[in-house]
Order: sequence, then C-alpha cells, then structure tokens
Amino acid sequence: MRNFTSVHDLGNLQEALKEALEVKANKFGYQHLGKNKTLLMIFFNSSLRTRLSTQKAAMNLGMNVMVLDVNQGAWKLETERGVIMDGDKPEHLLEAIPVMGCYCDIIGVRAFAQFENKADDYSEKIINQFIQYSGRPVFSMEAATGHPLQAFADMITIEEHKKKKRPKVVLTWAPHPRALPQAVPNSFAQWAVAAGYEVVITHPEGYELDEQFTNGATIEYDQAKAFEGADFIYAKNWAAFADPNYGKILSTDRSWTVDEAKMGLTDQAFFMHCLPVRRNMIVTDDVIESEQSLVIPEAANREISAEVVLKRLLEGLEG
Ligand code: AN0
Ligand code: CP
Repeated sequence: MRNFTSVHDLGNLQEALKEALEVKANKFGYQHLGKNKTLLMIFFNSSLRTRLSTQKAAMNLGMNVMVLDVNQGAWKLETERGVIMDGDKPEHLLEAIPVMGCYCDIIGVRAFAQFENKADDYSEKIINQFIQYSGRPVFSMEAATGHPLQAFADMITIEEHKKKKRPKVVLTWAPHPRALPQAVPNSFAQWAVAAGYEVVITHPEGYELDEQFTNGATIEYDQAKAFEGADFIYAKNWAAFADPNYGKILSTDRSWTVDEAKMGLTDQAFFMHCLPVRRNMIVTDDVIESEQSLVIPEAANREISAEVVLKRLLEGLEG
C-alpha cells in the first residue's frame, strides 16, 4: 500500500479485518519491518487517541517516531499559493512538506475540515499536498472528509461483538455545542456499508451527509424508528454538509441525545462513539457507563487499525 486515506486503499475489507485479528494476536511479530524506519506524525489539530495509539502501533512495529504539533512550536504555515506572505505566517506548506519528507519514511497527517471553503475541504487539499510533495507514503489521522483509522477500528470492534452475520448498525446524529466535521460519520457510514452491514443513518432534516459516503445506507429521519431492532448504535455529532449551510449548526435539540429509553427500543444494542464525547449532550452517563458501551474497546482497537495500516505501508516500502 502506498497511501492510506480511504477504505479503498485497503483492497478487500474482509481480508484487512482478518489481518487485524492476526496482528492483534501477535502485536510484536512484525518488528523486522519497522527497524530503522521513522514515522513522522503531523498534527494541525488536537488529539489524544490518535496520537497515542498510532505512536504505540509504530513502536510495536519497531519504528522510531517523531511528532510535530504544527500550531505549537513550529512556524505557522501558509497553505494558499500566491499569497503575499506579509502576515503572521513565516513559512509555506510547499517548503515545509518536502523538508518534513527528508527526515522520515512515512508521514501521518491530522488536518480537519476548516469549514471556510467546501471545495477545499472536500478535495482534501491539505493531505493531498502531503501526498504530492513529501515523496513519502502518507496516511490520514483524520483529514477533512474522513477518519479511516477510526472507522477501521470501529469495524474491528463490531466484528468482535456482533451476534448476527449482518447486524443492523445505526449511525445517529446527536447534539453538540460546536460545529464538528463530517469526517467520522462519513467514514463510519462508508466502511459499515463496505463491511456488508444493514446501515441506517438518522439525523434531523438538513444534516444529510455527502452521498459518496452514505451510498448503500438508509436515511430515516425518525430517530425512534431508526433505533428499532438495532444491534449497534453509533452516535456522533456533525455540522451540516448541504449548501447553503455547510459547516453550520442547525440544531442543538437535546431530544436527540442517546439515553436509556432510546436504547430500550433496540435489540439490546451496543453503544459506540469514537471519543472524545460530551456527556449528556451526545449520550447520557448511564448509557456510556453501561455494560453495552463499547467506547473503550473501540479506542483500544485504534492501536490495531494503526498497526495494520503502518504494517502495509512498511511492506509497500520494501516492494
Ligand atoms: C473531532 C471530530 O468530530 O471530528 C475529532 C473526533 C475524533 N472531535 C472534536 O473536535 C470534538
Ligand atoms: N477518536 C479520535 O480520533 O480521538 P482523538 O481526536 O483524541 O485522536
């Protein structure tokens, strides 16, 4: 594998999920691949899980790891070409990227949607410049439109807990005080359809996601109806995608918060969320603390999804 930004880069998803279970059973079995190889992780945005799990995965593989927080300690980066750089940004991304490529073998990038220009976000302008100019394999640690390492970990978690061959998996919007990207729900929907599950997405009107990610899923505006018979409830907030409201908050209606009463409509569903989560906005204390909550196993599987991706990128270097 040369780069990892989407489910399509993995090839056959069933095989990748099988490989994930093998890696989970033998985390330190591939250290020959990472010896004397350096991972550089670049963060334009905050992170707890991605930072720690990806570093841990790289260490499992015997790699050296460097982390750069672009907004803390590095020069502020201009990202637009043609700008007269007389403002507060002393360096341009177009020099910074190839320089970063000089010091490492693989680059991970976290760069959220900026909600300033939909075309820039949905063309994945930032991570694609890393792919184009770094000379190194690049993987997404949540880019503008997707969070594939999270979705991969979520699919591993569903495979480990499902009781039916084809479970009903419901992605539900829930309220949040700030505008959040569509990356996590886009990837979750796309990967859950690719995994062959029955996928239902529920949200207030106006929160429709980009169909390139939700194709194959059913949209149900009635949250209670969507929850009926569900095996997994995956909660997430996102800001509007559709024009003219791109990046805007249309509702903070707390009747969409996932609570015990709604979980009671499901077929004893498991509760999932990528974290970080705002309690009693997205989900009540009792649901997230219940035995059906998978939020910690999901986070644990981030180490595994990252290890499979790094392993495949390292194998790609050898080819
Ligand atoms: C981010 C988001 O919603 O995309 C990261 C989630 C993994 N969440 C926040 O910014 C709170
Ligand atoms: N789920 C996730 O990616 O968390 P972080 O933002 O803490 O990395």
